[in-house]
Amino acid sequence: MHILITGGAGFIGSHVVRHFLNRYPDYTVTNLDKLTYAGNLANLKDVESNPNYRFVKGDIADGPFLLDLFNEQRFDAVVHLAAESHVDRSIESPVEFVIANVLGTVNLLNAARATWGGKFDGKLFYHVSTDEVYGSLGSGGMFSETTPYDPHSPYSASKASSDHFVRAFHDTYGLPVVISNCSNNYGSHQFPEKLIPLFINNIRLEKPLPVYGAGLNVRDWLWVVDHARAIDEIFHRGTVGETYNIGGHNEWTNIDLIRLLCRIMDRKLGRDDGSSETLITYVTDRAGHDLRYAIDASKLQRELGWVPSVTFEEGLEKTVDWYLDNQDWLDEVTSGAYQHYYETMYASR
Ligand code: NAD
Ligand code: TDX
Repeated sequence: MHILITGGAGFIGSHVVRHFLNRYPDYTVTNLDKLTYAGNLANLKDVESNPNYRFVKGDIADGPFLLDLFNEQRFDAVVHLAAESHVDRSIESPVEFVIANVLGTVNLLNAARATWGGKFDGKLFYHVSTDEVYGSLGSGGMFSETTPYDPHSPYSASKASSDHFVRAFHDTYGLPVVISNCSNNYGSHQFPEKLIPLFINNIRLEKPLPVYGAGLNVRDWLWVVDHARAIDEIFHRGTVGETYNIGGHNEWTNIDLIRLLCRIMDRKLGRDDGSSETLITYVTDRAGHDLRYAIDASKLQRELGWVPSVTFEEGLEKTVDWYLDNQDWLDEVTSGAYQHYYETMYASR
């Protein structure tokens, strides 16, 4: 089987590429990635010499390029992760999110449909999406697969739109699709603009930890390796046309999570005085900040038997270890353009 994985040089994509190559030695994996600021081939150093792995640099917003690639490579399946993924950046530049996430997804759907030419046997278009399409919860309840879409940020609106196009290609053309909507991921190789790696980096450098608003927003965290395992299960055993929610039943207010992270970092760095917490700085809230996400993943558990493999405390400990063991990775990705991003993002808060 020849699988196209888009966005494989990013955070989750690199884990999915690694998982598929290691678990399925008879599959060929082509990783298509534009290598934006978030895409980094160093994330895949351990697999680059695998004879079943190929990398193609390219932009999913470029329709003709995709048609050529699909015609040439005759992929059997697509696992689509490429996207602009950061909510704060979407607030600054929404159009980029429409181009990558909406146009890019439609171009991929078109290319798959054109190359597979109605012969869909054994083919699959797997679209990786987010729980943010469902909107924001109050203090109770969870998102299920039938929760109506109610996106609030330009990022979640673009992901919601891409999900609708994927379903439209299934319903209109019979394209074999499957969608999963996952909660917040954490783990190694995540770009330090997202909460957990940003705060690990700032604690190590003794820089302020910018907590948005009162820090009471709630996120449901899942270890990225468990997301890759869930994608594997759904890819192989999910029902075509269906949606699966993925999550760890692991809700934390931001401030509780940050305090836990500070305690772990204090221990790892030998800061016996508990000084990491003194870096916490409350800043202006994110515009339109969703209050709470919580995923009901019981369908995935019931139908495919998937459950997370680690507790949050175990996953967070592994994550902190990885960043502290790979400080050169952090230094590399936080040089250059990152400095400008960081200054403009936080200067006005
Ligand atoms: P990321 O930003 O770390 O990686 C995205 C990758 O896509 C990068 O390698 C980037 O170079 C590539 N890319 C961006 N635009 C592209 C384009 N036009 N053409 C080709 N490649 C392009 O993102 P991530 O956190 O790994 O998220 C991956 C996917 O999973 C996204 O679709 C995201 O919406 C979804 N998701 C993320 C989370 C999360 O917590 N991070 C949770 C649920 C779903
Ligand atoms: O500096 C910060 N301070 C802060 O308080 C940052 C970067 C974030 N936050 C808060 C905002 C959120 O409530 O922490 C929470 C998590 O923020 P992010 O890491 O930016 O993630 P989130 O906005 O929840 O979105 C993530 O999960 C769903 C991913 O970025 C998305 O790609 C995914 O779809």
